[in-house]
Amino acid sequence: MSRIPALVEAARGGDPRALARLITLVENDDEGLPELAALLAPHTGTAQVIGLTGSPGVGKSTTTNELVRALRARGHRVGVLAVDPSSPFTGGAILGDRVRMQDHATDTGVYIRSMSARGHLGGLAAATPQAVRVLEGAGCDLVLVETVGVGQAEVEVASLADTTLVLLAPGMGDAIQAVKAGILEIADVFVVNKADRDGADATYRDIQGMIALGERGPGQWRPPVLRAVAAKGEGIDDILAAIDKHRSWLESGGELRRRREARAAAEVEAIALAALRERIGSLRSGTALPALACAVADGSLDPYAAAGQLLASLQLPASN
Ligand SMILES: Nc1nc2c(ncn2[C@@H]2O[C@H](COP(=O)(O)OP(=O)(O)OP(=O)(O)O)[C@@H](O)[C@H]2O)c(=O)[nH]1
Ligand SMILES: [Mg+2]
Repeated sequence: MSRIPALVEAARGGDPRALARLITLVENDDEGLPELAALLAPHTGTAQVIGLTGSPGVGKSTTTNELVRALRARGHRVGVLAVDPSSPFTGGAILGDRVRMQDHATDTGVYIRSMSARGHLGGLAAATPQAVRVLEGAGCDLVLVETVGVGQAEVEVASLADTTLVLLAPGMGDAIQAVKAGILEIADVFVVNKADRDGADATYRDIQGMIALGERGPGQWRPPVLRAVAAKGEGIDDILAAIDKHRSWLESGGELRRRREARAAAEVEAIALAALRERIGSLRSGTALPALACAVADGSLDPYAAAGQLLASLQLPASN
């Protein structure tokens, strides 16, 4: 008998170990994930997902820690996922996260977890939304997702979140990097952290200048730029206020629904692609693909026709 229903029940009852085991199932792309997703579905769809992203060391974990404190004070149940997109091993940054977030270690209203997607066929794009669902299903009404890294991983976080915070810090040429990495497009709120350091004003002006250059129609969201000293808990209330304001904007124009549908589409697509990849991979050890390959190598079949035959030979009911 599957152990998953009992784990879901325990996680919903607030058992952190059950929650941890469910997220491990997600990380490992366990064959029970379809069952898990079906059990969680009735309890999902309402949590607010907030992404935090930015270059290594800008203060994402410190800010997350302070946001958790403030959100707990408001009475929310909060989940935190620190996603490590690249490292095949759990890196120092993630261990650091554990240390810094220990403030909340005894609070049962907070669940903090580092996650790697290395075992998941669909990668980060497929694994992270499932982990968010687990946290949501377990009763978190807010989920914060911290991503270490730059570029693609950040874009993936943004597509997952209702509101994406992009953190910058002075003196790292960050503003220019942000533009290069396409971060300007994904940020709903900019935070210039480490505002106690030299150069914070310049970073602030740079990013303001770049936002001013962007074209925005009436009713479109203009990302605010905030200053914070997360290490001292300064500026956290402003960040929360900006998140609230963005949330109201999302709700007023139907954008929340649009984002969530786009997120669901990406999620479904990632699962389907992973299943497809697995099916095609499994054909390598069978006879169909080698036979087609032989024909293509001989010149008796062109590769498009061969690929068409390969796809046609797959029977494609949804499966894990
Ligand atoms: N001076 C100053 N230092 C800060 C501030 N916020 C965080 N730090 C320090 O900056 C360092 C990195 O902070 P983290 O919160 O771990 O940064 P991060 O973005 O999560 O780092 P990674 O997860 O490794 O990418 C730590 O030593 C923090 O104490 C701040 O506002 N001012
Ligand atoms: Mg961190």
